[in-house]
Amino acid sequence: MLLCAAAVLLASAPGAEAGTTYLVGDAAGWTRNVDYGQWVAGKTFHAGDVLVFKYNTTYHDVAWVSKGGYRHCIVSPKGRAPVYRTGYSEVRLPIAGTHYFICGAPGHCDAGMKLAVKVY
Ligand SMILES: *[C@@H]1O[C@H](CO)[C@@H](O)[C@H](O)[C@H]1NC(C)=O
Ligand SMILES: [Cu+2]
Repeated sequence: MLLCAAAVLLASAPGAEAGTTYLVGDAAGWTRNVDYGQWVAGKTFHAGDVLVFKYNTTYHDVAWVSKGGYRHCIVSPKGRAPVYRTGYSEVRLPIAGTHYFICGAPGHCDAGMKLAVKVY
């Protein structure tokens, strides 16, 4: 009886549907000299999927920025964009729409260390 109730709870819990986890850049991770436009090509992301950024904190971070921040390579909105610095950052894509990530280290985004993910 208890098991039964637990099973029902699990099945009906919001977010019980497992999302897919993606290692950004695959083996290369989150670093310079990776074409993240090519990495996203052919992948279909859904709300609830998780992006894992693996990077060396000596050089890199991950900033979840606005569209303008992505285009102009600035951490924007200033002071409100989440910035991750742990070296292993799991980011759950919350809702449909395009989500933008850049490295905040000077020059890295301009050199292509930026990622736009369209979420369905
Ligand atoms: C990060 O880079 C530094 C400097 O090149 C290096 O000493 C360190 O081992 C690297 N850390 C990781 C986790 O790769
Ligand atoms: Cu960087």
